[in-house]
Amino acid sequence: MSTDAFTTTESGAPVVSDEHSQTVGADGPITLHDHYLVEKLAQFNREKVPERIVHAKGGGAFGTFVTTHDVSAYTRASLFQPGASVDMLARFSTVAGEQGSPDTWRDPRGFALKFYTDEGNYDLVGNNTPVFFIRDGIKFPDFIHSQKRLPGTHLRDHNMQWDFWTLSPETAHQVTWLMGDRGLPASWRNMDGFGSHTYQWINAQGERFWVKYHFKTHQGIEILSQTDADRIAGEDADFHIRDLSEAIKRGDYPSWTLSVQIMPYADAATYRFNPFDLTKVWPHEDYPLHEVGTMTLTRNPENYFAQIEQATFAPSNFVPGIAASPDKMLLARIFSYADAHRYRVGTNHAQLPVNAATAPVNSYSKDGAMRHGFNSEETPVYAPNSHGGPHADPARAGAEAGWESDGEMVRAAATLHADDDDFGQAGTLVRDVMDDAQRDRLVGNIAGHVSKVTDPELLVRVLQYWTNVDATLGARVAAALEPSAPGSNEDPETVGIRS
Ligand code: HDE
Repeated sequence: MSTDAFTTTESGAPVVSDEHSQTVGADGPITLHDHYLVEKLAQFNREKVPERIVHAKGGGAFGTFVTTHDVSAYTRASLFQPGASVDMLARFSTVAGEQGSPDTWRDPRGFALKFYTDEGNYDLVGNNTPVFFIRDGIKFPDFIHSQKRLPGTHLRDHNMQWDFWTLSPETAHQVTWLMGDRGLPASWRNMDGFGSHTYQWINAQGERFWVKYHFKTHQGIEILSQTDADRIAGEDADFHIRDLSEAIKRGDYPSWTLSVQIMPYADAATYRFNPFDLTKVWPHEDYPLHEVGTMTLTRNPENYFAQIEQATFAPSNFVPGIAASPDKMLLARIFSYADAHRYRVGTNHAQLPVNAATAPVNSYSKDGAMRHGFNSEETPVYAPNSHGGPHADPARAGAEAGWESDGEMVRAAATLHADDDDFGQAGTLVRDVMDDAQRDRLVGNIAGHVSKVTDPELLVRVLQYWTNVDATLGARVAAALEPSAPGSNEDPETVGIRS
């Protein structure tokens, strides 16, 4: 910065002093009209916006997505056409911790992406796990309450967490992921990302497909042991923010390959799992991966608050060729995120540079706090109008991507398909996907976490929960919890893992 830079008020007027408030005589009272003093103190009191109610602690970077393979048979979305290259923003986060909490707490990691496409911004707001704890959004506030703090002591409580999980058996698959290696990634660069939900792709002919997104890290999966994660939490709460920022600063740009699983529209009705159940994966042998492109992060934010804290990602930000699915969790999120943004950042959050579409915005919304973008004065403020104002263009927007549905309004669980249950895929994950070392760490992590459960009746339910996942796992957890068990409450040794 040049040496002749001078301090100004927020309105740009040069100021007399940054050292002294204005007083009557050097020792007299401060004058009320020392508006610069008042401005500094008032501005300081208003530097915070409400933190995200979940995913409060995070970091991110800008980059590019390039489509390297031809999936135009499945979607007309411009960003997924062969050779397309779009700017993007990624934000990674933990879920339950508040803004100052450690990056290395055991938790799923947010994997939120915003693609600035020529058809509008496309947001894909996922996690580093392919499934989630619950399958109906009506339980989300309760679930999060159980993971955060007791109302009286303001302390987090393992009894509360396991009480919710064991009374909501649909959580078993995600809790197995959480207690396994993916709950402690060594860095945001060393983890995969998933859209988690089933989404809909629509091609240029209007044909519909169901898809699941997979972002495979090029940096390799690396994890922390619980011991190392706990140590680092005490040494550097911002371990992952620092890792990403320094990697990009030294030109070590992290990248991921996007692939999708593609299900023909008609398969959904008879597929062995309810394809819209967010607690389930589609085994790759049923629907293999199709490569789409590469995401590379190359630019750190210049200002964390303006570009990361105020970034607003919304599952409702679709573009033509991409749409929702009957996944109840996705449908609830489509309401919730934009609502959260209007509350947390403001009604015109989409006008902030980090959130602004690079595609032209021709909406009839107007005014509202902090609005600064506006239509020309010739543009009518209503539709329909006879003055050439923007009008809906179904051809450009693409078919209103929906799906068939009928029947009475009910409050009921979604239809169970042939292989649907709450523990099957968790058991498959433990028996067929994990190796011995990963299973050993899983047992140690579960035992370490459950050892803080003090309610004996709940403990019985917890052991039954894990036995339902896998009988051997349940027995091993029970043995590990025996007071006499060697190292029963110790965390697993660091096993050849980067700390
Ligand atoms: Fe979120 N979630 N979520 N979530 N979520 C938010 O939006 C919500 C869910 C996820 O970096 C909030 O701006 C509901 C699943 C990420 O800014 C909020 C439900 C998945 C982020 C919200 C879910 C996620 C959020 C908090 C159940 C993975 C951070 C503040 C129906 C597939 C995005 C905010 C960022 C943030 C609501 C469940 C991932 C409150 C209602 C499932 C990565 O709107």
